[in-house]
Amino acid sequence: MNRRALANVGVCPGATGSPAGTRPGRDERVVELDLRNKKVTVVGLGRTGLATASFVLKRGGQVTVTDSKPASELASEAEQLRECCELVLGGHPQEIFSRADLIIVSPGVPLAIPPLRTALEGGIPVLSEVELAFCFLRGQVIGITGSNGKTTTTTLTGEILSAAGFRSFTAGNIGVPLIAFVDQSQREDAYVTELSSFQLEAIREFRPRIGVLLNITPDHLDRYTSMEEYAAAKKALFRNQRASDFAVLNAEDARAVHIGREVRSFPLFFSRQRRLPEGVFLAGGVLWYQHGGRCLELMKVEEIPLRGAHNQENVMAALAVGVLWGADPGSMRKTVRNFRGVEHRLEFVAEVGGVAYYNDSKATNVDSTIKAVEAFHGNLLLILGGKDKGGDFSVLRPVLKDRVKHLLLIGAVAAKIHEALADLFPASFCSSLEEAVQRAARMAGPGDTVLLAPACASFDMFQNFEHRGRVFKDAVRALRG
Ligand code: UMA
Ligand code: ADP
Repeated sequence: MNRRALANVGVCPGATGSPAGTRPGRDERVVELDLRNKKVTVVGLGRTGLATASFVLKRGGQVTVTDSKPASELASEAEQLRECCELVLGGHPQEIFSRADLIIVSPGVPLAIPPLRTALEGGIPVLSEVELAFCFLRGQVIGITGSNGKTTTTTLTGEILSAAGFRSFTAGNIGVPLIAFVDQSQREDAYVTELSSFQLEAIREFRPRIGVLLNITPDHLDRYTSMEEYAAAKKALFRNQRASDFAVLNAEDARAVHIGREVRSFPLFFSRQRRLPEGVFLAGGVLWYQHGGRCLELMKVEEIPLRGAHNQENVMAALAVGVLWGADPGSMRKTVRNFRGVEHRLEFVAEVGGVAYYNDSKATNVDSTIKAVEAFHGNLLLILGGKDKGGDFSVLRPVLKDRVKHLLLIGAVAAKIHEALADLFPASFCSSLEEAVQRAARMAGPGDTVLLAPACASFDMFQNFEHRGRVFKDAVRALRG
């Protein structure tokens, strides 16, 4: 069945989006929960909490929202809900968990906090917002996870499907909670949903029609007790898939390969390094899709406008989804050629005095920094540091060794990075990101590149990685003045 579905979709050049294959027929899934008069406790009053609370209220539920932050820090969020639900701010009293019929937890809230643990032990359902959304959503979910590359791949996949004429929306960890799309959803829709491990921790029936796993490398080890626990959360993406669903997996990632052996759905791999009998791969400078002995040329790798081998992987994953969804290869190629990437991901900022400046503020873990550095041949002045997420910085040594001229260290974890790397090249401690940019500019010469790829979270010095990226870009622009 799977193979026939695959053969039907987009394999022949020119075959356009017929509804065959992956795209849904009648969706037997929509079994709407009855929320009327249910006591629903929403944990976390961020984007997820706000969207969830208004969703449940609209469906007649009685909502209590709780957040560990005090009211003084949540003024604008609280204002939006004050009239219509109970707000319990500045802590999580057990009582509002124990009396709930249902608890919806925001991704940033660990399931291990005591009131949630007690509720779970007491048999009260604790679900993530994507699970709740899935119960009500019409249309199909394309779920994209991985330690790195989710936002880039989600954005590109959304663009590929839209350009090919499908109704498609990007949702989830990328910024807008999936639940916010339910009311407008239609049966033919594709919800290209970026999923973090956090969002996958509390799912039950959530079932993407296509699940994509880009990679699993160390991240969030301040929340998980081990890599195994973190990988298990990612693997949950495929837990409810059926034989007629698809798993798109990175053939060069050992954990993804292992998961691919265990999925119930049809595993479709992608590889930059070798020909695959089935799947998307790079060979002779061309990206191919091969199935059933037939090979379809998708595009030349040099047509991809983004830097870095990792972005070729993201493109392959997005193309695989496009093929499965029935997108026309010509249209997909055009979309990739025009794709300029996402802000704060290896983003070219400016050239000042022959020195190039790149902003990869979203490189918040060690692997993404490795990929960013690998995208350059050398002559790098690299800005590292921020808030530690439990990463092992010594892993950077082999990649940085011949490419980095000078390290500029910022943030709470600067000393730890210095200890791990500073015998390899000179390093300077900087008290701010602006100072790091100015120092780098003084040291750099024509042909050099100043790269912000900090391998750490931003929260010690900035509101978030976007804020850090903007501060970097402003500091670079100020150099011109
Ligand atoms: N909170 C508690 N109790 C706790 C912990 C947190 O009440 O024990 C409260 C905080 O005080 C805060 C609220 O929870 O007020 C925030 O909830 P949240 O952290 O889940 O944030 P949201 O605004 O709901 O955003 C979440 C995702 N955030 C996280 O996963 C941390 C957003 O991803 C996502 O875009 C949004 O839902 C919509 O789906 C951001 C992110 O940083 C971009 N994701 C991580 C990443 O990409 O690495 C996983
Ligand atoms: P995510 O949403 O998973 O954080 P992004 O697309 O926002 O992914 O990219 C996050 C960081 O990882 C950026 O620094 C980016 O340059 C880098 N990156 C992007 N794609 C990959 C990939 N496939 N493998 C490793 N690193 C990647």
